[in-house]
Amino acid sequence: MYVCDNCSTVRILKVFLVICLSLVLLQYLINLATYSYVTKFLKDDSYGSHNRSAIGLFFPDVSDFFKNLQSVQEKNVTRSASENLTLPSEPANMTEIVTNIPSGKDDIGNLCPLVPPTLVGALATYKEVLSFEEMQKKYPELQAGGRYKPPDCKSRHRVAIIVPYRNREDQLKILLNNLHPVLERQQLDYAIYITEMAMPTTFNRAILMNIGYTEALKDYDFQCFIFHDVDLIPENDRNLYTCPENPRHMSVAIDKFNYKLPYAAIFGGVSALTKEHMIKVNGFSNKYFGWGGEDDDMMKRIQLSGLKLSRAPIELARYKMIKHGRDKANEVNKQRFNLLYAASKRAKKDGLNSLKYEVVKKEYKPTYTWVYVQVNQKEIMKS
Ligand code: UD2
Ligand code: MN
Repeated sequence: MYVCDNCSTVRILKVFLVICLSLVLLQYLINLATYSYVTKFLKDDSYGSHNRSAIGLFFPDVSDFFKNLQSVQEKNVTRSASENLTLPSEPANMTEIVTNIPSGKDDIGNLCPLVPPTLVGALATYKEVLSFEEMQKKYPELQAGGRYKPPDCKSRHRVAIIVPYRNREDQLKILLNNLHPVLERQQLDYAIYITEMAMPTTFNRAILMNIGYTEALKDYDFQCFIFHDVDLIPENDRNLYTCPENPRHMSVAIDKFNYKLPYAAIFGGVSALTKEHMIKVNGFSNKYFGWGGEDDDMMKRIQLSGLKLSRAPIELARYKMIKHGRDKANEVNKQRFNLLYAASKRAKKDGLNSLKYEVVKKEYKPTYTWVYVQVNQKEIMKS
């Protein structure tokens, strides 16, 4: 009896041990397979949001896993990206940043100074949500449409700030209250455009940026376009909202990403392109409905058209991202892998030259120009 008991206990223990070992082995194999799948994506410098998504397919907690892979990502991506891109950021040399003097008809004598004298550098950001009426009182110098020109000199830069927008009113109010004083101190000739997408169409950040660009040009001869997430608040007014020779990524250091680039080829957040750049790359793709992909698609276009990427200096290009979850209306775009793979083929026919939309309302409000539009998702995806 005693011997028999011992026998079965040992047998059970053996079975248990085998099961445990098999489970550990299985786990190891799954990790190995996933890891090589993910690092395969990470090696391609143009697939930033693609990476995030590939990881998300396997791991619900994307951010934690992504953190663990940070070192792999940096090694692999930086190497391949540096073949095509100007990395890392350029030196924080003010004279270099502000040499974009508009040519031709300007009265040189009255041009604003190269380095705006009123800049203060690092900023304490405003977190309070002012009403639009309060804001109008706070910024009486603004003209209708959220327009401004320096009163005492001729600005060197005609800049349209384009903000793709839906259903984030508090964020919009915070952005406007932070952005206007910065842009004024930078002595820009500027206007802020809020391009809003009517429901029920799935949100499409990129088409809204194409629309903002097109509508702004109907109002004024802007030369420089800053595409701006509504939730990013600048922390330093020396990060100039102007356009250099090459397309510039401006939101280099965001608090949410510990003030580091989350991946080397990122172009999302805040970016600056001249009118000439926009024409050369045919604007953004119109086909990215839902979250993600559109910024990486633009990066492909930039590379494709022979332009180089410029990054704002990391010590100046600092932003706070207002906390937000993923909006339901901004569901993840599952098509984006396919779209990205064919990005180069599509670039010539999908963009500014195929842009179709209907302006429902365009209003020149006291602190911004509101462009409210409807687009036909089915038709855009068919073409
Ligand atoms: C990242 C990028 C963003 C874009 C996005 C993928 C950074 C810092 N930002 O932002 O530029 O590439 O990924 O599409 O890398 N929006 C609304 N209402 C909505 C949904 C979006 O107004 O319902 C606008 C708004 O301007 C917002 C932007 O679209 O800031 C980007 O959307 P997000 O903030 O939800 O996405 P996020 O932070 O992952
Ligand atoms: Mn955001």
